[in-house]
Amino acid sequence: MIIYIDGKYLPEDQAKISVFDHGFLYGDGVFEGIRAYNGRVFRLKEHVDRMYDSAKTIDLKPPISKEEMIEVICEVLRRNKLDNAYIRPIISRGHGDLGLDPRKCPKPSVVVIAVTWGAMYGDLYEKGLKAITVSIRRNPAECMPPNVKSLNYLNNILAKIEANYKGGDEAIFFDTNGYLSEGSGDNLYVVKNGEILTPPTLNNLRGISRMVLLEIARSLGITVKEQNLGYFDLYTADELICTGTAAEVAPITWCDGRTIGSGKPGPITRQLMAAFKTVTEKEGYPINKK
Ligand code: PXG
Repeated sequence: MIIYIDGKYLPEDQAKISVFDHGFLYGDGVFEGIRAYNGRVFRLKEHVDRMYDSAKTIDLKPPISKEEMIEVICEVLRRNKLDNAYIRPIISRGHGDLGLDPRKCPKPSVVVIAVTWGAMYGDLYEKGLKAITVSIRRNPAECMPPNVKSLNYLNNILAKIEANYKGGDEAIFFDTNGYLSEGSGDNLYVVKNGEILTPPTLNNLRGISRMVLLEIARSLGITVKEQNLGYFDLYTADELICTGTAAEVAPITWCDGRTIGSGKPGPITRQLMAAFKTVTEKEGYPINKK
């Protein structure tokens, strides 16, 4: 496996980051999760834009331009001969000292890893996922905006741990006001009376798959409403859906002991899963442009 790290393409055993990197010491940095399908990188520009917006929010100045980042991502895929992959670019604050102050970190580090990747949830795309609403709340926007895809994912990991202990395939977060937020690594949708309802993105990540799902739904003539939702909406949904780069479009058929809708992936979910697959197979930034 060849990994990009600060200007070099190195084998995995040589791709090393300092223990003084503030990404390691404090989770001070940002990342992305991107997929390539059939030799094309899906929504590459959108992911890179979001990464640079995450960096801007934490006052982290990437040492390479967005155009260079795009080129590095494609080069990592080429060097690893990957046509279908999960790509993980990371920008960390870089090497500093044991103090918090980011001014001690003169140069941010950039790492790009790419691995092969299959269907994350296996047979659950047919069966549906079990979701658990967790007691831990999503970081409020006034503390750490969920829009920043930061290297500090402890809020999400705590949610995942709680779901694991309670026998869920995925965790569902509410925010500190009791509004539906998102999953530990995906956005959420309620289907009710033929319409798709999803929380506005102040309390969750502006998912690229979310953007794609809403585009697809509108193009299919399905009404989409972005509105605050509560656990009533969750339990009484006709269908529940989650989306993410890793998860793609997945049905949730059980939540906290309640069967959702028929208990099987519903017709709108199935329609969206199929349409999403078509889009990912057709679109994307070609890895071998040159
Ligand atoms: N919300 C959060 C908190 C996420 O981390 C999404 C939504 C979906 O966003 P995209 O842009 O991918 O549609 C994510 C996705 C995992 C995993 O293992 C998921 C993510 C990152 C790392 C791991 O499921 N991010």
